[in-house]
Amino acid sequence: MFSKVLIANRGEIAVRVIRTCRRLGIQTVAIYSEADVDSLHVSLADEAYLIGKPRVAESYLNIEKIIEVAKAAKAEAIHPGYGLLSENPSFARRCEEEGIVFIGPKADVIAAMGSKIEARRVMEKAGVPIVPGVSFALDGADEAAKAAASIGYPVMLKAAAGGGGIGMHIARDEAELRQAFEGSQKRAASFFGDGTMYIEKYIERPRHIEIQLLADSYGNCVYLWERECSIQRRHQKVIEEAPSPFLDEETRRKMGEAAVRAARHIGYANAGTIEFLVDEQKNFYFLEMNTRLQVEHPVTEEITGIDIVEEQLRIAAGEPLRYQQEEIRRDGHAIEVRIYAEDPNTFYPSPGRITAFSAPQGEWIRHETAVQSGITVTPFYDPMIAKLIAKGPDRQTAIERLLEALRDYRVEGIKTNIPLLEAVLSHPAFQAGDTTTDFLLKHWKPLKTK
Ligand code: MV4
Repeated sequence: MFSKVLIANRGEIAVRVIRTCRRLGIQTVAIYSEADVDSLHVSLADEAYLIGKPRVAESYLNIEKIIEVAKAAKAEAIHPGYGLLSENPSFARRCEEEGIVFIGPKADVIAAMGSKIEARRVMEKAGVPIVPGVSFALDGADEAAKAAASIGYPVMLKAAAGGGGIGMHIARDEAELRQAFEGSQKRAASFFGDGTMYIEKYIERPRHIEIQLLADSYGNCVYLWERECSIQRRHQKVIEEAPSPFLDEETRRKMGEAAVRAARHIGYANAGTIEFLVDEQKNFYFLEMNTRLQVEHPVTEEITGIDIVEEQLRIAAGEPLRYQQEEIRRDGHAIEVRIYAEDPNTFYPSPGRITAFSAPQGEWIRHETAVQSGITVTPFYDPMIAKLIAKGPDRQTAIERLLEALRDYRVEGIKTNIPLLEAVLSHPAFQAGDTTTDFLLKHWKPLKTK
């Protein structure tokens, strides 16, 4: 195992990674920007280095500066957390070149999964179901129209460099498709520097269900069941849970096995996630692979009893996987809500100084945050200030415990989305497990603020 690890991230996830390192007796190195001088991840780490100005381009995304700090501090490995540099193949490659272990898969695997067209091709070869569509770059609206005619409308136009919904467009007929093509291509080109487009059949009212994987460097791979993340707003997840209220045992097993096939096929090592779209008939289709630790990983930890960060560290250090598939438990139900510093009605960010902050505690409540009373939420970073996770023997109990905890949650000085979270958790459709990706559009009617 490593004796010292640098955490190339901030906020709750940096704190989360530090916690597991400490438990394993690993020294931790934090990096921070001028906006994070008073942050919890800085005070918790054994060492901390100021690396630049608040803007991420001048701090948390500065690859050479981070490598320089890792070498100066003699860190043997870097944990990238999520977001920031976690899925940047150039960063993984620079670590490899400098003899620093990147805690994640190999750079070429990250790069392959970063291209959605390439990922489709690979998954098809691995025998993983993909959405009917094309796995090549469309050279213009004519070719798009030809492909769409054979797929059948409606279709979804997507950017190969995409993910997160940018450059996507639904077309219900040829006129719509032709009209959308150039605009989507231009948006993708300006946003990603790559205007490559492809199309898929549009799946109506899908669920977003993803499989958590752990794979070691010796070809062993297990799945840690699924997470359902259908409650989203503008491609931002808001509530995640495990298990999915929608899946039956057979579909769950088929999805898990397909995800393992995918990982084996690409020589994947470390923790990873295969995202699927699941339609109303429970057909599932590969959507994207996330080659990092995810925000919502705690719900999986709560039902399996496995510390995913610990497994990431062990795998990166060259240890073989400690589990066989039959040993992966699934106990009870866990739900996570993301607490955002935003106005629940306008959804505008709500930065500012937090004057009072406290979360309820309890055996079945887990709170992940780097926020404390007195700190200022700045507009430089993601507005997610905390995650609250509740578990229970069943879904209804987990919902009730989470609602109770949210009622006792105290944040003063800024606005948060807690009223939205309470409304969703108490909604009859949510309680019935009717969780499709259009849930918030359908059910959340923001109050007009005076
Ligand atoms: C789709 C889809 C329906 N059909 N692809 C949204 C984000 C991007 N990663 C993929 N997304 C979608 N792709 C086909 N062929 C619907 C979505 C989608 C969605 C997916 C998961 C979770 C929430 C969503 C909200 C809107 C659209």
